Amino acid sequence: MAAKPILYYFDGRGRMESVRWLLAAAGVEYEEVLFKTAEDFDNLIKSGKLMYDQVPMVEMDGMYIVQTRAILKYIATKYNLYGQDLKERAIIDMYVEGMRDLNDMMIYFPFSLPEQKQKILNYILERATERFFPVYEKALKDHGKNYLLGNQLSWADVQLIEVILMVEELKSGILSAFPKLQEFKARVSKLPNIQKFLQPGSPRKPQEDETTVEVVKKIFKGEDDLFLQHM
Ligand code: GTS
Repeated sequence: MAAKPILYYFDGRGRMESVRWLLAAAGVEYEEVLFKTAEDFDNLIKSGKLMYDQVPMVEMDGMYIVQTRAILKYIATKYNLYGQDLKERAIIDMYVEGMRDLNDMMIYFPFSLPEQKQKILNYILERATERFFPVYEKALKDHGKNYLLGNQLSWADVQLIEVILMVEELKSGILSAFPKLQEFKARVSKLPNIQKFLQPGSPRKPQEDETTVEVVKKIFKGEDDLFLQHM
């Protein structure tokens, strides 16, 4: 088995981007196998490494780990980003699950039909500003500490910076009503591992453009309007 984790996915953000973020935050170097065609994906399925014939899949520590949450939990636990005890883990789970709800909407947004994009965009921005961001703003305000759980960086913080940046791509200035999130973003962006990941040329992926959307649809033999199918 390889020493460095190997990430298997298409050449885009999708569900794998949170894995890239978490490994980067933990300072872990990794390799990527980025497939480009349906044939590449079929070959991976034929290898028998994908438990459900689905990606993301991460090869690490002698395992072929699938299911995004399982991958993220394993990395968070291994690199001490998953709290100190059961209660802290429950709190991290609550934060992360909310952020993943938001993250999932944004993952599927590029795959929505052109005529529905504005409506979906409005919905995502409304959920971000009315449901999710107020929770994290309040948490940071109430305890006055640097990170969601206090003074130690956790998986929840890494997921939060990822979703903040994604929502900002959809609408700049979206944090104007959230001063604590603005401070949080500035603080976390300066952490050396995160700063490195934010530099051009890092393995961080851009939001899927039209070309990538078409490639992905071909790889997974997907229909139009993946957004509605998944939401
Ligand atoms: N619950 C799984 C997870 O979170 O990992 C879902 C994985 C999933 O649906 N993967 C898609 C896939 O492999 C690719 S993507 O949605 O991440 O782009 N689809 C192929 C298939 O046959 O389901």
